[in-house]
Amino acid sequence: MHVNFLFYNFFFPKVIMSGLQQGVALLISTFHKYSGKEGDKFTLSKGELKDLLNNELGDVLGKSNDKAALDKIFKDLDANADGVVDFQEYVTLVACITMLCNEFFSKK
Ligand SMILES: [Ca+2]
Repeated sequence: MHVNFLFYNFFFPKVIMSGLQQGVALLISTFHKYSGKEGDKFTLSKGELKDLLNNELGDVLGKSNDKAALDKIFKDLDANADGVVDFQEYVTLVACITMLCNEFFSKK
């Protein structure tokens, strides 16, 4: 919460954000909360991605220590195969999850 608070105040001083704007800010701050832990501050290593998936999406995807499953997710996300997941690759994951959730909740 502390990181999010700093982020909001740095980029959006004295601005009341809409729900969608808050969502976008959270997407960005959540990425940086994990990308800054080790190595390049602006990309996710496999360890950082594992922490992000377990801590932030564990309820949706299920928490896992399955190394083979993590390796597969990482390989699928690392579209340019440079060994790290950058912001664009992370946003692709979030967009896919958002689409799946929308399909799930839109089913009649
Ligand atoms: Ca990459």
